Amino acid sequence: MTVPHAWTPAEGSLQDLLKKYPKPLNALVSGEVPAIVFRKAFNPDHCAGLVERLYERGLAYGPRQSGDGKELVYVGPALVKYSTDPEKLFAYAADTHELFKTLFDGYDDPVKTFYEALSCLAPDKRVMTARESGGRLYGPAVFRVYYAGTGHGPHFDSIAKRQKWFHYEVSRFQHQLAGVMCFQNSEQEGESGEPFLYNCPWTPAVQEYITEGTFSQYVAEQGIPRIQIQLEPGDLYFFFSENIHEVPPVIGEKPRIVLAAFFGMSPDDEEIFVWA
Ligand SMILES: O=C(O)CCC(=O)C(=O)O
Ligand SMILES: [Fe+2]
Repeated sequence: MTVPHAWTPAEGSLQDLLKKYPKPLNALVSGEVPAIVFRKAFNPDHCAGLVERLYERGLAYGPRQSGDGKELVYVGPALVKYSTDPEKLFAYAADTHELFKTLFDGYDDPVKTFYEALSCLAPDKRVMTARESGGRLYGPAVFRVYYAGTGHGPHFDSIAKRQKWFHYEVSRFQHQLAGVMCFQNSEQEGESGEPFLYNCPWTPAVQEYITEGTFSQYVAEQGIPRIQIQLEPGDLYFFFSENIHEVPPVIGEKPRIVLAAFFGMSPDDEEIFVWA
């Protein structure tokens, strides 16, 4: 009897990864591999230093003293937040490029680390911050700070297939993926803030289960593989964001902090666009 091989993230050295999967991003898209995880891609001490800096500069706030407001704080523009106001989106993106020029002073630059890691996964393509045809740049990446009660229910991300925003240049790609670098974990309680990935591409039928709140039942019935990605500060993971995924709500006062970006790629396109 052949045992079906488990749906397991690829980890380890880049060399080994490329030997096994010469085109790792394609292995994500095909579902062969749920995620690629680079442990300690970024110096964990620098994560801690930069979290303090976000707090000091008032860009995010530290563990709450009181209150229980559900909140997800962004440092940087998120296309999905500002999509109806392109002027604001691209102005904020320009400000973010300025901010990121000095925000990391004294530390390694995590955005650079992110882009370099992605470039290693696609040696035959050029990885760059997304831009409109007129040259306006999208945000290079975004910090997301998840306070108590915040997370993401089961969903998928695709500007082309979900939002259908064809007036944005980033909709031109066949596939949308995402990368997330952990800066700080929430307190380790239950499933707090640790993402789940499902071997389940979005379809209208799947959407019905999500909308009705019966997705977890559907997953159990169908025996759909799911994995949880456990990250430590400095770890970076990439995944196919057109598969259903979720981040269980954060429990406790310590926020989960990540640096994240989406990226688009097509087999016949030599550019990979990255945006927040
Ligand atoms: O923060 C994460 O681990 C995943 C967030 C998410 O849903 C995404 O980046 O599309
Ligand atoms: Fe997502």
